[in-house]
Amino acid sequence: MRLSRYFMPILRDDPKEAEIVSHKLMLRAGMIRQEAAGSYSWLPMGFRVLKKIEQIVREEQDRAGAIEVLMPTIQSADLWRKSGRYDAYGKEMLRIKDRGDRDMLFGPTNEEMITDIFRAGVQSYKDVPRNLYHIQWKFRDEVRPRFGVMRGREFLMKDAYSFDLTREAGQHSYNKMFVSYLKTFARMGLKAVPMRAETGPIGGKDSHEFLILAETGESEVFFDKGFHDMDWGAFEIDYDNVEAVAKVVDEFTSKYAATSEMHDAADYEKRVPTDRRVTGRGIEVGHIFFFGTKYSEPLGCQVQGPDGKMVVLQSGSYGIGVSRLVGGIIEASHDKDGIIWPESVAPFDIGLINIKTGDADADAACEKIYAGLTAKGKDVLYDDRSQPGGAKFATMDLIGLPWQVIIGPRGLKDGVAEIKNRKTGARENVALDKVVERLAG
Ligand code: 5CA
Repeated sequence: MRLSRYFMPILRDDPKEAEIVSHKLMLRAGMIRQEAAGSYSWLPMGFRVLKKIEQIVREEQDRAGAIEVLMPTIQSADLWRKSGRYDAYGKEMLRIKDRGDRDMLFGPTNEEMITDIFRAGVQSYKDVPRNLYHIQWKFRDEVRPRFGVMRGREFLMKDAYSFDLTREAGQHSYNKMFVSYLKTFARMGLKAVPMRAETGPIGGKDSHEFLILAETGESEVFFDKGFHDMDWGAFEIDYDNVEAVAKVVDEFTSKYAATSEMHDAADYEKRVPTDRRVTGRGIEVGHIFFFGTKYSEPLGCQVQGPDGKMVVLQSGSYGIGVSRLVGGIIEASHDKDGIIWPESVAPFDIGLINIKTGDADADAACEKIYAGLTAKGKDVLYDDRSQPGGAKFATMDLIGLPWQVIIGPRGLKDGVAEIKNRKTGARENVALDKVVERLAG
């Protein structure tokens, strides 16, 4: 992509409305634009990151055996009346009437709808276990939308829903999602610590939140420093191996970690030696629930068991804040100059800076490298605008692409380009005809 033809409305100064660094940087880098309180348009740069995160989430859900569907954003109130949540959900639910005066709502979550879909589509115990998920926009009329996409009103969530015959089988479904979350977040360069959690309006018996650590996190957290030394996702796992999956869950739940709501000071002091106690703040990027028959029962979601008797199915739901993660990753990975994207979610792989646009040799060298890298499947953002070099460097650091290739008259005299790693700041000179091989070899 040539920057001269792109749409990336960069802001020079910090926007006043933004309180935390990710919100500031997302606005400055032209990733999002606020449309109403807690509601954002995703501009090209932001949209690319959102799609990359979504794809990682999708791949890891699929790997763990979940099956993708897509449910509508607008739901009928009927099912919510059956589950008893239509009144219970309160003001957070955006209620709408259609032209026939029927009660509708913009879905804040999908337990009711998916349970009804599943009920209508299954008959016998042979049809379970199943886990269905979708990646869809939600609306919650939050009391205090803030911090940009971190606490929005309209936000993108991945929500998965498992259906099992027994409590034990349901536990395995829960454990599979637990492990897949570790892997999902690790692929984005994040350590998301699982912590036992309150179940809130979703309800249920068992629940874990996954929190990444950041000073600006909304929750206060207490945990064992030993978490830092765990294997965060590089491990191989066979999701059908019940014991192996449970073992990973055991390892991660055996260490103390709790948000302030669940914190038990006495237990903490008993289980964690003083020098290993860490208090910090965290951002909740995922939340999983096991709620048994809470929705299956009122919605009649049951199958015929092996003995012919009807069995009400056991369920859980598993959420990931896809749009929140865009801000969360920035909170975890930035410096004074801007964003530092992990390669897996970067909007482009490489930024190509032409220090002297209009200079025939610089233009030719850039065109050649741009074509070479693109042919190798790399996404390159080529700054071909007529702007001073300094401004181009600042922009490239701000938007945080993992690699920069810098080409100007001085290097060209020696036949080299400069390659800079955004994260480490390391620079190296590479012969012009070796640049493509170096970055896409
Ligand atoms: N149905 C369940 C699980 S599928 C559910 O809705 N869980 S949740 O309420 O915990 O939300 C799941 C995830 O969505 C959260 O962990 C969080 O990362 C994200 N999320 C929740 N509310 C917001 C919000 N207002 N803005 C951005 N992301 C949010």
